[in-house]
Amino acid sequence: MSDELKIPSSQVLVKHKKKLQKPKLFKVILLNDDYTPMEYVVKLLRAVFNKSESDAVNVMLMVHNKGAGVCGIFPKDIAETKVFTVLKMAKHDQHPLKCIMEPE
Ligand code: TYC
Repeated sequence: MSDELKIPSSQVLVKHKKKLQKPKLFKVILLNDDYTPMEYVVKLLRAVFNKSESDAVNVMLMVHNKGAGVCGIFPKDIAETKVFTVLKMAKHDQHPLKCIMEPE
């Protein structure tokens, strides 16, 4: 055995710069129709999106007058659940209410 000096092999520290991804946000949008009663839309906005009476009325009127309105902006999984809940409620109550989500 030689007496040569054992030099520890140099190690390279590799820094993986994985930036934390900001969660992508989605708008939940209610669409107008000619049949769903205004009071029902207000009730639904209060129940599903926790809106005050006046905020719910404003969103409902926006949808009624412009054809569509944003109910809220959420991370993907929450937005999906909101859309699902709106459609389920509307179907249960036999209203043709439509709700979609789209990237912010
Ligand atoms: N346009 C409906 C009416 O006149 C009211 C309404 C508002 C319907 C918002 C759907 O998402 C909606 N009764």
